[in-house]
Amino acid sequence: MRLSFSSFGALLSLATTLVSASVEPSHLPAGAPKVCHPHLMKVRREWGDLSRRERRKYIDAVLCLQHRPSQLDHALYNTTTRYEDFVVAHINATRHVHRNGVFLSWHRGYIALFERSLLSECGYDGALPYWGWVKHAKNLEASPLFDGSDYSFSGNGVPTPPESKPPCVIVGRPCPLGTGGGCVPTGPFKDYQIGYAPINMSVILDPNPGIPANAFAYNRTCFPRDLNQAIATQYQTRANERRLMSTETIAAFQDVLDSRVGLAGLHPAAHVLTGPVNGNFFASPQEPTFFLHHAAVDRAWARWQARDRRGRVYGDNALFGTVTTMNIPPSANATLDTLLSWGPLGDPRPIVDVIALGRGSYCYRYDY
Ligand SMILES: *[C@@H]1O[C@H](CO)[C@@H](O)[C@H](O)[C@H]1NC(C)=O
Ligand SMILES: *[C@@H]1O[C@H](CO)[C@@H](O)[C@H](O)[C@H]1NC(C)=O
Ligand SMILES: *[C@@H]1O[C@H](CO)[C@@H](O)[C@H](O)[C@H]1NC(C)=O
Ligand SMILES: *[C@@H]1O[C@H](CO)[C@@H](O)[C@H](O)[C@H]1NC(C)=O
Ligand SMILES: *[C@@H]1O[C@H](CO)[C@@H](O)[C@H](O)[C@H]1NC(C)=O
Ligand SMILES: [Cu+2]
Repeated sequence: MRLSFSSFGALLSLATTLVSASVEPSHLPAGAPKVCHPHLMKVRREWGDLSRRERRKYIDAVLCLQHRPSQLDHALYNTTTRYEDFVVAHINATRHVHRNGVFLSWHRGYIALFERSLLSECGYDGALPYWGWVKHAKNLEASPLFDGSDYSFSGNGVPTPPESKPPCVIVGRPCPLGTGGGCVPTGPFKDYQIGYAPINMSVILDPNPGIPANAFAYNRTCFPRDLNQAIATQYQTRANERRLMSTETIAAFQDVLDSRVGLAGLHPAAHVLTGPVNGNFFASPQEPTFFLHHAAVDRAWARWQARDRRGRVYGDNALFGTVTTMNIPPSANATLDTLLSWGPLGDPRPIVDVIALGRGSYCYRYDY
């Protein structure tokens, strides 16, 4: 049975049903994990809503992962730190987990594994925060993300001459250049170094699905950032958010999140506006705000799912797309049984384990 919840009345009766239900609803597929105990539910909050003390605890935990040793084979991936284990797992998976039917669920699992490592390896006791895209878009350099204080992710990189920069491109369209470009000079991440160079996006078009040659080539540099206020102003808007949340199908949701007819969505916007590190399809998690950005993506998806739990979580409007990036090479459609793999970061899981918040291992919700 497919219900339509297009009227307020229908929504109200749905809410009543959910509250009074003491048994699992009958539309659950076999293998759906159990609802989390309320005491285990964590609440992911917006970065700017955290106290300075809470922000600093999160930053210290990330710095901790950047100082702990890698658990992977250095000879295979060149990893030196635990943080880099997450970076290479993303590089390794990139050709399978973007612009397709597993993008949302794979990244939900990926950031949850990162959150778990912060807790179990670095003593963090909070939840992964998320980036309030629109809230901070007016003035990135004054925002609690990038104000350069001890409670931020450091600020902009030192300005570099425009002629030394690659052109700014966002989903195929030119954009004004950012105002930084060099390494972050101050703040918590001033001594952070990255090792993995951007990988040319055009390798995605190679029908050979292997990871690109030199994907794990390693050369340490300081950590650059190139904040781009023009992209924030143009794309991190209420209108873009409304357009996303008002989509009716998962195909349209994914489309608008990334881009539709050349209009960049909220997903590429935050990647590109922090500079070429985060703008790269492969090595983007080297930018520490990657994880807050993807928590925001996850929150948008969860909110969208919550508008029709029957259809959008386990139903016929839950998944769209295949299991290769941009379907190159062509591959099978993702289904609830599709196995997601995060390499050595965690055990593989079928999508059915990941797709519903508040069930199984995904015992968290967003604050609003
Ligand atoms: C990379 O992918 C391969 C094949 O799926 C997998 O065996 C390996 O564990 C992955 N490595 C990392 C670091 O994710
Ligand atoms: C990426 O690769 C394409 C095709 O090989 C090439 O035309 C382009 O110049 C490359 N871009 C960069 C930034 O190296
Ligand atoms: C490690 O980095 C070096 C230097 O960039 C590179 O030559 C080598 O191929 C890399 N190793 C792997 C396994 O990618
Ligand atoms: C490593 O990076 C430095 C700049 O930080 C550059 O001068 C050097 O050529 C690079 N080495 C390799 C092997 O790419
Ligand atoms: C994959 O999904 C598309 C869109 O829903 C559908 O047209 C196509 O038939 C599906 N392919 C397979 C093999 O089920
Ligand atoms: Cu990704």
